Amino acid sequence: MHISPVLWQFLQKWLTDFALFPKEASTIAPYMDTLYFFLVAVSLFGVAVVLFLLVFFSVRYRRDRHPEAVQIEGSTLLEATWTIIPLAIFLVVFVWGALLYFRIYDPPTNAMNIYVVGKQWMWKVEHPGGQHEIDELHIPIGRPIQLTMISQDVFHSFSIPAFRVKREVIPGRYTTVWFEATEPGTYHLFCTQYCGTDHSAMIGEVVAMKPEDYERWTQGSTSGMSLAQNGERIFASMGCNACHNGEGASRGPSLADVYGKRVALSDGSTVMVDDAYLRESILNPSAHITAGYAPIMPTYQGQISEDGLIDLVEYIHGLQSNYRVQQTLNTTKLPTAGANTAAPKAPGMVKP
Ligand code: HEC
Ligand SMILES: [Cu+2]
Repeated sequence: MHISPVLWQFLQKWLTDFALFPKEASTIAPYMDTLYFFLVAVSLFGVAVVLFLLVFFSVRYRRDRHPEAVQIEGSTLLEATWTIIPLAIFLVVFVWGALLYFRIYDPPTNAMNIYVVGKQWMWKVEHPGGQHEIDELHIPIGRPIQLTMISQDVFHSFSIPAFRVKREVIPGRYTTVWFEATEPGTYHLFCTQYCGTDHSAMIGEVVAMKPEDYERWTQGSTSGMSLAQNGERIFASMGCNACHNGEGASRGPSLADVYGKRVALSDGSTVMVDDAYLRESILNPSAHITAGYAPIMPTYQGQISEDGLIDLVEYIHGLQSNYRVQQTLNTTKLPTAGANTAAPKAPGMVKP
């Protein structure tokens, strides 16, 4: 039989690449796998016990030895045993899983933040320094990376099997996931939520690099403008600075230094200013009215893309004291990312 060289090559590649499990390439991966193998072992044990009893009883109580069926009354001891032992095992799994869950969903405070926007059918990645990628994610190894993700249309799910992370990407809400890659390499990136015709093509590559290589990559792919600088431009062009200019007499509250703090609302409650709150304040300002201000802010629903909102959020993150909007607008040559003082990087972010 003649096998075409292409098919032969494919077969060979398939055989050499064959793996039952993806590589463990993040700090969390070995912990996830241990729990997973524990679950497999418990299940196998259960299967073995059931199979053994099935065969044993079939032989022991076969018809020629026991022609008459005999009613056997229950045994409390036996019932208690088969209730308590599985319960104990399930509780172990629950506590173990919960501990792991908290670890996975609670990013370290020094994590470097990268934004991801999912849309039919691609992943758009935005680094704080302004680097944009599509269906690719470049990251340094050896430091925690947090992804802040949102969908522009339907539900998607962001998954990197080699890092054992997966998180829903939802329209209208930021979700986060974090990981720390341990080995340089190129890994699969998948959408794991059926999201329409080309769902299966919503895939990409994660490139984990040594820190110095990552540094080189960020320098090589910068667009010259950080997200915060883009945000500053939008802030000015949408006229936000007409009401938010940081001066006492302005019609809107100062946005400098609010990020990560609690603000008082007109209904007497307080709220934490995070990414979600900022986004909501822009799209749906009447949902929370800042104490001491009139509800005059117009809604920007439908006027700013998710990317634009990310830029604004990133701009307000870093807004410390003085707004430099006018200055930036009047400067024909925009300052480079490194020279940008209006929007300092949040702690833990790499300098582009
Ligand atoms: C017509 C004036 C006006 C304009 C224009 C305006 N805002 Fe506002 N903004 C306000 C007022 C007044 C409040 C406080 C009352 C409220 O929460 O609705 C506010 C609240 C906010 C808050 C919540 C701040 C806090 O401390 O709770 C954010 C964030 C915000 N605006 C961002 C923006 C952005 C971004 C733009 C431009 C896309 C913008 N605003 C345009 C008047 C304005
Ligand atoms: Cu998808």
